[in-house]
Amino acid sequence: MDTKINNHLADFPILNQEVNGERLVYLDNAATAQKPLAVTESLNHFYQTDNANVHRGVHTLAERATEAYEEARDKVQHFINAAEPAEVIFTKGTTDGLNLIASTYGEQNIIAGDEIVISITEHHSNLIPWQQLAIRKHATLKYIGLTEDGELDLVDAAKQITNHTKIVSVAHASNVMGTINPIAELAQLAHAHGAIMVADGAQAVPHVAVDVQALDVDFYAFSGHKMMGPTGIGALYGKRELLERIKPYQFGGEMIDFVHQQDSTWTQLPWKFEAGTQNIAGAIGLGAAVDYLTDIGMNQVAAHEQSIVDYLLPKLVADEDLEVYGPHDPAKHTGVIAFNLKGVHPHDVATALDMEGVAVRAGHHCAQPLMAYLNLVATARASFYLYNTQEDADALLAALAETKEFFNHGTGEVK
Ligand code: C6P
Repeated sequence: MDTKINNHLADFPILNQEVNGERLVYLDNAATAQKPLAVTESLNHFYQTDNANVHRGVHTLAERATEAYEEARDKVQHFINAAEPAEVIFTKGTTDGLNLIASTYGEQNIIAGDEIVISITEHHSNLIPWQQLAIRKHATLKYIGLTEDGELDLVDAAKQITNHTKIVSVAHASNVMGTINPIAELAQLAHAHGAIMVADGAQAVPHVAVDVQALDVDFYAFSGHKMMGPTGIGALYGKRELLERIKPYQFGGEMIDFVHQQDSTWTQLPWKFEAGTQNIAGAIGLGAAVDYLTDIGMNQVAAHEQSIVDYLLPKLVADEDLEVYGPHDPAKHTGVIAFNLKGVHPHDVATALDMEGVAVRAGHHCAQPLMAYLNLVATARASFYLYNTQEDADALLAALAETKEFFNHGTGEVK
């Protein structure tokens, strides 16, 4: 266990509690991550010392708030290696960012007969905006399938992406399969056919080093709350040339240049896409989360999570009472592990694990087409983050053993 990471456990007081009489083992990080003191203190500090609206006032608090807000944008820019801060738009989160692209670039560029290509693993947030756009425009929504191993099938991707394709949009990391998708290769394919590449980074940015320029994505959306920032804040990266070209779809305060009675002009990037008072404290909190992750180092975070997966995944895979989804090779698997206990509904599994203090998610994980593709209704899912330990993995294994005992090894009969 890496000591630099171990030293950080004290930063998460929420983890220091008992649930149902047992030590809390929080393994629902793919849904949302816990917040370190540095993040909650940054929010307190802002509200207690600097609170004011941004870009609107000349008084001292307004200047301080504006400086802190724009400093947070710079931090996010460096974190994902965007070329400039103007390419980072603050949003409410991944869902908001993806809807923004569909409602602007999509609305303004897709015409009847065009194709939009996504993968079968997509979260509803990276599916429904494209599906509804396709319906509105009489375009076709196509899906890239999976290999037997549960990875995105690049051979199928090469078939699905054609000269009719205008947009390819795929998750950088799946919230169910525990896979990292080959976004750079998909971007190459998309560009070779004249399409743009969009990536949903919700499950990637918190866990691996992301370089939007190296990936050569045109747009990249992610959420603050999954990377230990506050809820209600996220960011959308877009290449300047594209952001310049598209018209905004939300109108109001601070996104204008001039407003005349019958027409208006828009201000420069990134504020053209930030209509109305933004989640200022959220952005500052996200900046604090970026600092926190940067201080540890994303390669350390990834290596730490990998060490837990290396330890846990083979044990889960070897258990004949369990069905484990996604690649069984730990080297190909992120810290998101979806599984089912044979013969027991995942909601019952999650409830039984909670009785042992272990928090996991159960359900369709907002990926119903994927569930149908895998012939499943739902799964249980354990997802790890930098503050989880091998002891947490052992607690999951012990709680699963108790659960199996309770449900009589998958016969569904309660002992
Ligand atoms: N997945 C999960 O438990 P928002 O809600 O906008 O912050 O993120 C949406 C989203 C988009 N893409 C992927 C790949 C995601 O995993 C999520 C959020 C959570 O899996 C909540 S449903």
